Amino acid sequence: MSEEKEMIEEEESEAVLGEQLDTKVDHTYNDSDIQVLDGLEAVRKRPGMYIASTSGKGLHHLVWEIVDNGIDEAMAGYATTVMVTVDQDNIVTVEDDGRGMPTGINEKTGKSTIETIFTVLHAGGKFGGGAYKVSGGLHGVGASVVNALSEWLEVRVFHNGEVFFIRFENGGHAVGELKVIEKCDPDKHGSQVTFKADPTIFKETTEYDHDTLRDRLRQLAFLNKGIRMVFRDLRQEEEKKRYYEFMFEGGLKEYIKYLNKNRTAVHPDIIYSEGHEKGIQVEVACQYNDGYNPNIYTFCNNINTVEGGTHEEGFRMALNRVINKYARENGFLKEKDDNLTTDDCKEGITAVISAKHPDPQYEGQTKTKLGNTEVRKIVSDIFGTQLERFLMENPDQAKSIMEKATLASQARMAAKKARELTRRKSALEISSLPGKLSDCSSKDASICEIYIVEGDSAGGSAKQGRDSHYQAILPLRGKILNVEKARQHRVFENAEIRSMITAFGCGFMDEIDVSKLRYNKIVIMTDADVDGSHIRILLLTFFYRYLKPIIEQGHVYIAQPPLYKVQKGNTVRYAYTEPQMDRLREELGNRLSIQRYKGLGEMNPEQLWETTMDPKNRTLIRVNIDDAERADQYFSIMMGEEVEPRKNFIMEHAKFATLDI
Ligand code: 28F
Repeated sequence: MSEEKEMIEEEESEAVLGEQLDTKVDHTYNDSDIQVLDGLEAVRKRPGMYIASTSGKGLHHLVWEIVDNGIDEAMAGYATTVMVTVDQDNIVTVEDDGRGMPTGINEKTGKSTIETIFTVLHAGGKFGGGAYKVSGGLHGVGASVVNALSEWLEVRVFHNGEVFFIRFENGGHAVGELKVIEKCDPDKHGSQVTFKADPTIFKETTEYDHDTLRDRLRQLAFLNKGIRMVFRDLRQEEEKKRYYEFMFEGGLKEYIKYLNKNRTAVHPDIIYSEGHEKGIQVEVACQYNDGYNPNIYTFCNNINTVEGGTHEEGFRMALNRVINKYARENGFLKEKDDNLTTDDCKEGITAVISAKHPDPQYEGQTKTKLGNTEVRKIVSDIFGTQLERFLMENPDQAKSIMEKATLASQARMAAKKARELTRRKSALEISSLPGKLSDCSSKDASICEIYIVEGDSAGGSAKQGRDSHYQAILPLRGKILNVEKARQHRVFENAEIRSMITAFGCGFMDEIDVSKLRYNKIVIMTDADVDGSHIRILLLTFFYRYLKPIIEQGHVYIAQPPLYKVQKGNTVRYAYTEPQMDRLREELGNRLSIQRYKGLGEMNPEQLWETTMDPKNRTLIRVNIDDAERADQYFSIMMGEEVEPRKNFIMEHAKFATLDI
């Protein structure tokens, strides 16, 4: 289908929206039938244009699309609950207890409004009566896209004691018209959508990830206070079925409490503000903890604006303005002192900023940066007023915050010196790379790899076993610094960290330039035990805080050394996981000689090459931290003083990464 035709269709569907006539019954069969099916066919042909992708991410988008509609109905004040159920075969049902979708006929299409919503692109995009769709927006592509990408989809509407029903098959073709199929309790009302994603579209997977669904539904409950989000995962046998109910009257205040649960707050009460202006709703909550990194999450219309934007700018402006004013007026800053910088004011803050905008504009590389300029002042005014008030009314807590920010300021000056030193060095050291580094001979970064190896003995084996043409080895001595617990200047004084920064060659923090990275793959190679996992997390924490783009752009990997070497006669095999070992036992029978590797150091250079470094055999896990909140939870557990939860957590942290061979 040509671009042009698609454009025309969009205009037509906008018209459907504009009129919203549900009353007139007219069953003439017209051209729009064909156009509608063409539209859905276009979605099936190029799904990537409508949803993020046809990988797991796109699959989950289907759910979010329908959930958004339920949330809209709840935010409009008509529904209290949105429930998501995943059944056997990954069949998803989303339902709300709202008014129920209109059951009349749409004049323009001559079909029921419901059939129209589910078959005309964008027809379900907006609610009528001057209200607007505040949920979604970014991926607000409409229910018709979900229908187009489903093997089948069913809609039920409960209204006045009747159940209206329509079913679609094979990518959106209605099987019959909307009709009443049974009676129900006259008090029951709402909409229900059940669908099965089309495996011919979602070739990679049609299996929903439990944690992804649960975490997002919890987040939606935080972002939309008072709405009950229910999640039922019924894919497992009876006793393992999982049920969650999320409802937060306190909204973002409870979100902050949740985010800070593994941290130590420096003041007891959460700073909270909410308000609206010019149809834009704003909610902000924050609290300082004893850490050094800020954790600021921003949302517009429930979408995580990972690139920030005007709402975040407004927050920062207010934070800086109000804290400096209070610090001056109350003697925390002397006349001769410079103002605190915004970074000083942000140290150790956990903040969530949520804006709801009728017409959001998104910018940035991934279209996750809010661009509406009027939002800046609105957030700044609303949050600034409440922050000022909080400080006035809570002098003890204000004191803790002021002391934190002024300390941060002093540390910043020290950090600046240390950073300048590091920078000057890294500029000089192009020719003098760290002594411990065994560099590769190739200068073609696109094929080069650097292995960060725990300990000198494993480093020695790796150095001998590697292909020195493109593989570099950097051994680390002992544990690396926990950057969550150290201020910047300490971080840059750390020898291991300096070695890494110099070896990578791409700079760090705001001055990072990934195009200068000297290796396409940075591979973390540690022992397959608790200590190894710990080191791995410390390294990832450092990358996450100081070199985030190299993670985002997929340059960081985890090597998987084998757990066992199995020998029978002349055959040698390796097992990388326990289930693999079980299978080997079955396959090879008895009289095996089994060696359990306790560390990389037990392998000779040839073995290390063969099992863990040779691209022909090795398994590398690519690290992807696309969910900042989850990454942050990981790291905050690492900050905690409790050893047991940390150990448990480390052992099961595998989900951090996805498999990539
Ligand atoms: C399972 C997900 O989709 N819930 C929905 C409504 C309610 C109305 C509505 C939806 C009218 C013409 C757009 C009812 N009564 N949950 C949902 N609940 N859509 S979707 O109207 C759709 C608009 O096209 C509704 C009065 N006004 C609106």
